[in-house]
Amino acid sequence: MKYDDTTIVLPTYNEGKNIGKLIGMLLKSYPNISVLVVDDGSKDMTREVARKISKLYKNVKLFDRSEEELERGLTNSIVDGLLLAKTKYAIVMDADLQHPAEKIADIKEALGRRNKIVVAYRAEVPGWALFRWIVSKSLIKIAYGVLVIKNGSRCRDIFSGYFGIETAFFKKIYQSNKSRFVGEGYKALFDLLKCLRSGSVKIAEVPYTFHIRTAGESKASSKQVIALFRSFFS
Ligand SMILES: Nc1nc2c(ncn2[C@@H]2O[C@H](COP(=O)(O)OP(=O)(O)OP(=O)(O)O)[C@@H](O)[C@H]2O)c(=O)[nH]1
Ligand SMILES: [Mg+2]
Repeated sequence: MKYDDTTIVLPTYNEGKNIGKLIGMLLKSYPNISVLVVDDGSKDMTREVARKISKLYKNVKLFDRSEEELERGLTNSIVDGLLLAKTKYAIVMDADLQHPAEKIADIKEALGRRNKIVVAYRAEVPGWALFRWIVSKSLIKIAYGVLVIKNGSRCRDIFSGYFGIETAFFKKIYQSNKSRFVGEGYKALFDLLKCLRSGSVKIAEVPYTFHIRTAGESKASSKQVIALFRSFFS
């Protein structure tokens, strides 16, 4: 399968221990894929590593949001990455190795079958702390209810950070719904689903096993829960 029509959008904040390994894996499995690292002023080696690789491979690029003094945030970074992507398809994935790169093939294949969005859903989350599991499940239930009330599109994992999309389609939806995306939030897919009337868009799903982080630190915090509640009302 050809991958030169696909950009992998990698939002990063302090992923110096993971980013080099991940880009290496991507280039090995999908040599002609484009990689766009969207960094928010990491305080570690993330930018240096990404910049170095971008000088060796013309299909790897770094967008340093801090240089442009843009407002920090995961959703802001994902939106920027998708707006900057020049290929027909884009796939958003975490840069901490929790999203298995081998699923890119399945996501791409489903995009090729004219699905506008392909969501990789967490079929298994081995080793999650019980508290985190309960919080996550409860928030997903509330968020699902919000989508029902708003008549938005739904899928199995509305909070997934691993999804593929037709780039032109994203740009069109975003242009007319900018204020509904909560920039500092963590749930860009949820914000997008809100903007799509239920049943109006073909969405495919691909299962994967979500692994616990082995390097670098989680940035998830109560700030993102507050951002999520803002997402419910936007
Ligand atoms: N550009 C940018 N990237 C971010 C920001 N916050 C987190 N990220 C990246 O977004 C991805 C997901 O963040 P994580 O902290 O791993 O969140 P999580 O996967 O929900 O939490 P864990 O399961 O604990 O790892 C990682 O690649 C982070 O480096 C941000 O403010 N800006
Ligand atoms: Mg993570």
